[in-house]
Formats: sequence, structure tokens, C-alpha cells
Amino acid sequence: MNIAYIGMGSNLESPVEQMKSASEALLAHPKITGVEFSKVYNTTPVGPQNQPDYVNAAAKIETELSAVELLDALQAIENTHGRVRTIRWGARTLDLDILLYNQDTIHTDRLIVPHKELPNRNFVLIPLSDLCPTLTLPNGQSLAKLIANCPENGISEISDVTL
Ligand code: ROI
Repeated sequence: MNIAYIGMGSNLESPVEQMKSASEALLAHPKITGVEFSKVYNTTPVGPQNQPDYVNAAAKIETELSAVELLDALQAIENTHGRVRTIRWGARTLDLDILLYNQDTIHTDRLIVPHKELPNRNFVLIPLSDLCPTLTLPNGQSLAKLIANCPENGISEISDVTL
């Protein structure tokens, strides 16, 4: 069995509802089990500022899917949520990224794991820390140290929402 961490984000078309529906799709997937969710956060956009705030969270899952099969499964969920790939770093209805897959390092055309921007994004690091505060990356860096060194970006828990 493989353990993966997935980053979840939305800033269009009722982001909280998008995230809830994405979490239901993960829970319902026949080859994804042991699903746990982080807290849910409201976050300031990283990149272009002329877009709505995001809702972000993370999930820990167990799966027999390979990393690329998991990517296919996540993209299928994104597509049923009206995700349209337009401009780089633009607004999106739903983004599901593989952050970590076991302690594997993967570099293919379709997939880079751990996610390249992980160290720069507190909207990913903080939800990961909810799920596993002692987590380390394949290169040995600890989550705690990454969080300490990450650029500041607005993030606040949405305490009345759970996935
Ligand atoms: N900014 C925030 N706060 N949250 C995201 O999920 C997010 N996703 C992105 C970009 C556009 C880089 N900025 C983001 O892809």
C-alpha cells in the first residue's frame, strides 16, 4: 500500500462547496482508502493578485494506485468539477496536486513529486502539518523547518468548515 498527500485548492464557483465535493469524490473512490483531511483555510492568492482568495486543504490517502494512476484519478475529479486549464497561475474551480507519494522522488513529463513549489507555499505546508507535523521530505528536510523558512502569505483557518 502507498501513502500519498494531496493538496486541494479552489477559488471559483463556491470554493468551500468545491472542496467538500472533491473530498466526497476522494472518499468514494474505490481504490483510495484511509482518507484523512486537514483543517480548511482561507488563503491569499500566491501569484497574480487579481483573483479571488483561495480555500486550501490537504488530504492523506492510502492507495494501490501508482503515482501516475493517482494523477489520472485526481485529474478526472478535477475535470468533473469544471476545471478548465487556462492561464498559468490563474483562478481555478478545483486543483488537486500530488504533494508526496511515499518517500518517492519522481521526475517525469507529467509529474514532479515532491511538488516543486512545496517549500514556498504555506497554504500547502500548514495543512500538511495538520496531517503529520513530523513529516519529512525525501531530501530529509523537515516540515517544521520548511514552515519556518516559508515566505509569509495570508492564511486563516475556516473553523466552521470540515471536510
Ligand atoms: N494561491 C493560493 N493561496 N492557493 C492556491 O491553491 C494557489 N494555487 C495556485 C496559484 C495560482 C499559484 N496560487 C495559489 O496554483
